[in-house]
Amino acid sequence: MKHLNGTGNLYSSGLQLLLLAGTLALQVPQALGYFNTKAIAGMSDHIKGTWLKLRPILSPRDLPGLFAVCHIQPSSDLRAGLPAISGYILFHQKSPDSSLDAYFELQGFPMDDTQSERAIHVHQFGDLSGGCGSTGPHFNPFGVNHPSHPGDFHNFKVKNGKIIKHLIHLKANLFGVHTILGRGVVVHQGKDDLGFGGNPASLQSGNSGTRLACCTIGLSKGDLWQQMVPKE
Ligand SMILES: [Cu+2]
Ligand SMILES: [Zn+2]
Repeated sequence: MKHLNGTGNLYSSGLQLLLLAGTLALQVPQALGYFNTKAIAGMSDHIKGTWLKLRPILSPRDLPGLFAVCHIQPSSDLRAGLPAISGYILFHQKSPDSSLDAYFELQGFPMDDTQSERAIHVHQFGDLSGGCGSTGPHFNPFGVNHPSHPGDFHNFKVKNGKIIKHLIHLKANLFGVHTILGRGVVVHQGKDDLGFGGNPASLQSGNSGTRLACCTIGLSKGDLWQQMVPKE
């Protein structure tokens, strides 16, 4: 909040300064007894240029930090009879020290299914060339067991054929060497057993089943986050 106030003050003092400069640009030449339109046009261009340079830094509507988007599409090798899932997963992280927020909006699950849970994880590669299989195993930068990987987002309940969920305080990072930027996200057919399956696969992937859909995480401007994520 302190930071936001600071930005607000800076913003309004910047604006005042520009207004003052604009007024002077018009009045000083008049007071001096001549009205050089060329000089005024030059000053006005200069003010406009300064404002355009400052605007991206000062705009109070901008949320700080990094934004990312992952455009979920059905796996290119999806077997007949399996649901074709599509949608968006959005990420926002204010700073390297703050935690990650994510918003999930996916459709294409069977409409008669109102109870099932589906696993979603960050996988090692952003490669979708051979279908979702090309994303490899779970992204595991610290060599730990499932479900302690940074991109283990656990289970998502399907409602009316959709998954809509806003998660906060996630462990994954958009900043730094362990960034999830460029990695893949996979939506599975099954439920994540969260490591309680009693077999080796449980500690690697939670026995989450077929990879239905996937995407590559890329940087974004943040406008999708502003549009799609409901304001609290
Ligand atoms: Cu997975
Ligand atoms: Zn995992």
